[in-house]
Amino acid sequence: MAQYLTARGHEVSGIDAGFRREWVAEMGGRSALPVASVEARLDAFESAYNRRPHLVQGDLTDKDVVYRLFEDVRPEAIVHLGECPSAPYSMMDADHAIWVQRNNIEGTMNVLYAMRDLAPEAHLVKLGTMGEYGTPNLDIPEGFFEIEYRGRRDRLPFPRQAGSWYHWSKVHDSNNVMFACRIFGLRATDVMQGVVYGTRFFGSAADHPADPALHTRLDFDQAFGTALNRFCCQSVIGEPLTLFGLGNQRRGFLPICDSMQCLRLAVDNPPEAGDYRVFNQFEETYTISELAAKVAAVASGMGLDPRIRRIENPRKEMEEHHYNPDHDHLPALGYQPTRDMDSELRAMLEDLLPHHDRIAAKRDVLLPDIRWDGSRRRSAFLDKSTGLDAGNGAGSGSATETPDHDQPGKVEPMIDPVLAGTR
Ligand code: USQ
Repeated sequence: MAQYLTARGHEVSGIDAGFRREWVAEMGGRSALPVASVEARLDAFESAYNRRPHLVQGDLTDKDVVYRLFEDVRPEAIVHLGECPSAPYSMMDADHAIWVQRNNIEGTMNVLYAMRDLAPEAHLVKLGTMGEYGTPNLDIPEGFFEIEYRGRRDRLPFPRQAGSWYHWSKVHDSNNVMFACRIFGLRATDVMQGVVYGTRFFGSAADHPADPALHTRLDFDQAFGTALNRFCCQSVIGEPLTLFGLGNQRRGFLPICDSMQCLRLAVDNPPEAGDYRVFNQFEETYTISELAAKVAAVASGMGLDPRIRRIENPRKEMEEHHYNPDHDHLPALGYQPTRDMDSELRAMLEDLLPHHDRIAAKRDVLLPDIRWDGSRRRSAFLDKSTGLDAGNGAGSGSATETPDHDQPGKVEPMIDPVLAGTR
């Protein structure tokens, strides 16, 4: 984000506690793309953009740190991405659930108070999630809807039905940001973002930085890897693409470069003082099985041998549901998708292939064992017996049996006739 905004003429300061590296290490994982040290990344940034960003290494839950940063910088806009983003991480146990909620909610509260006291004209662009809405049997509006009840009408926040402690932390944030706009007269954009994927954060391939120290990370463990990123890593090392349950869960997806574009559009078009607005941000909705089929098709076109398999769903979520969210606000500001999914997937696979060994060495972290009931038990494959029975290899750091590879060279685009009929 810092590179994207700097390249477009913004002056960027930042604060980062470096927690992501610790969380991923705690899950036994690491980024598929090597990530340089903070110092090396800052040096590379300076060489590429002729300025060194002002970066504070600090924790947003420390109010004094946040206030000091605001005093130094006096920001015009704040892009708040500083939260723990993982549903499975928050579902591990009481300690993780409470930590995620405290970290996310307290950090945002500190930002809101620092804005009130030191930057009341600034615009908060807060990263929310489409997962705040859950999967109701209704179309999903952008934040608010008109409702008539017992003969009276009002415009109210659309009900939230989050599916993890992490997603609920975002709901609580949304309520707090909305309330702060009302009582402090702040302005904020709450961006309900779908599942982000990809390795290239500039819309044009020509802008992709040559220096690897400027590349983004890409996680593939069960907690910090999102579905599509995991499917690409699985394709690269010949592990099955893991569909949780039926695979008919539908979500909104967007490539990382368009996530950047949306946040930049929000920054460039602030709302009025006192306004709290909500953007739903995704490009298209797909079922997980449609996505796996897309990855498999692109990967096999590149000579890889992807196979799609169904695995016990470790989450409690609806696997068959209505999903039709609105997303009109960003296009109204000029948002245009810059890349089609197939070309983005091809670029991802090209970027990941040189790191085959790095990913393969951590293949253990691909199979999920964090369950929504709080237990840890590695999911079993559902489509045919592989010896990976439920109960095998419990615990994220334990040894994994490698799933069988009895059909080399064969792409199984769908492993269940039910899946073949999905939109
Ligand atoms: N899934 C699979 N196989 C996998 C991994 C996931 O079938 O190997 C399924 C999950 O069961 C779920 C869907 O894919 O139905 C999405 O899972 P995910 O892990 O890609 O994404 P999620 O946990 O929903 O969270 C991610 C980001 C989070 C963000 C959210 C946007 O980690 O920060 O808030 O996407 S949204 O999904 O719209 O809520």
